[in-house]
Amino acid sequence: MDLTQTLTPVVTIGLNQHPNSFDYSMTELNNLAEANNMKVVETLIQKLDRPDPATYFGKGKIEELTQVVIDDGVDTIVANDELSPSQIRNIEKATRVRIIDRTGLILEIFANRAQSREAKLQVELAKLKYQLPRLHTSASQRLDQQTGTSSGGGFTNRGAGESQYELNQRTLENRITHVNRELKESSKADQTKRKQRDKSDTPTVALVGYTNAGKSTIMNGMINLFGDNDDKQVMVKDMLFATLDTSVRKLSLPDQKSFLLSDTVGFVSQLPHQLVQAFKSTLAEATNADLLVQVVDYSDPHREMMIKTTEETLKEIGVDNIPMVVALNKADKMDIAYPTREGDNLIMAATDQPSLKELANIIKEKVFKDYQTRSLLIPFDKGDIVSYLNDNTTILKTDYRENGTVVTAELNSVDAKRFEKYLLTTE
Ligand SMILES: Nc1nc2c(ncn2[C@@H]2O[C@H](COP(=O)(O)OP(=O)(O)OP(=O)(O)O)[C@@H](O)[C@H]2O)c(=O)[nH]1
Ligand SMILES: [Mg+2]
Repeated sequence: MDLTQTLTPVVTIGLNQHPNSFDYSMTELNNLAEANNMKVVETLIQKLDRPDPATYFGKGKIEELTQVVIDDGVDTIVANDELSPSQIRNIEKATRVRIIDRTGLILEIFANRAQSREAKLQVELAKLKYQLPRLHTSASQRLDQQTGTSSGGGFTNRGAGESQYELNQRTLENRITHVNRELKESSKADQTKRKQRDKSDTPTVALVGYTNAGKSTIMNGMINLFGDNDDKQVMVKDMLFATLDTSVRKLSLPDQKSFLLSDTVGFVSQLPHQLVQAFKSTLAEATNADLLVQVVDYSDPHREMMIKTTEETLKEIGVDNIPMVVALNKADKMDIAYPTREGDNLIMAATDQPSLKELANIIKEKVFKDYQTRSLLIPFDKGDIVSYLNDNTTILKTDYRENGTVVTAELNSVDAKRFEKYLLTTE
């Protein structure tokens, strides 16, 4: 984190409705706040079966919150759950400071991190969709404005009347249509790229998992070991949501088997569904993969919740039947031997070469399992096929006969079918 940046002091608040996951979700909220350049000076929690529809916390707790806000001199409150427009309005009225909910917080982080045009458009779309149902706030705000309070949750629209509300709504809707159109165009370009890749029959492997688990670090380690010399490294940072764009690299294992590895956006629990929807095309690299490698920070005491979060998010983007292996990463921070393979799981460290090589072995086993050894007799005038085989398959033997070259190679099922007619039948 950049320490020269001033941090906004905040109070985080949460309702303990699910004791099993509550501590984890509050820890995560505090981490998210820090990722948004906030300093959590105090955390208030209340145990309730359900939120108070008007004020989220109960009346007494709101009074306590108001006092804490004054005592600690904070100007923002961060709530662990998504709040309704009227809850936002009422809490702001009572405490006289801004309140932002979990969804708004995650959207702010994404907005600050987005670099590429596509990521920016995706975040904007998610933000607009979050704002649209909250526009009512500005209609009722006319009353509030007369009494001198504001409302918002970070995305305030100061309306001057019903017609202003309608105008705001139309402006938002127009913008949504426009952003959707632009996104569709850039996703069309992505699809074309993906189609071209699909044609090459190179298997694809996607790194998925909770944010900060080490996906990008593994990607870089694999690029170092198996990438081209001029392959660019991806960004690694000790912060939530370092990666918002998908990167894809072609990696070649020593026996010439190659695959595409993609690194993409990390997950967090209660990832706003507007964001998940908006990032669908970015996440398509995962939905179209032949194999997923779920990266887990094994040293984190909350790892089980993180795995659950990842699996739920994958389901939400429509991934439920792609084979998956689990990389239990950051083992170097624990007192445990690595690399250690347990079935399809690998205890490993992203900065450890033997770990990365073992991960490559697992990927190879999973992705190239339908490979078969075939001897093909390629006529001399089909030199391009011989070059293709040399470049794309593992050649076990090459012999020259008077009617052509006999190549014995490991072929995937597509290539085996494609070159069936050259199959050597008599020795
Ligand atoms: N000690 C240790 N640190 C690691 C390991 N792998 C990653 N890290 C560190 O963990 C932090 C996050 O790593 P990233 O690779 O950026 O994580 P990510 O999963 O890509 O995160 P997002 O892009 O936010 O989803 C960085 O500070 C890395 O240096 C590991 O095996 N051991
Ligand atoms: Mg990353």
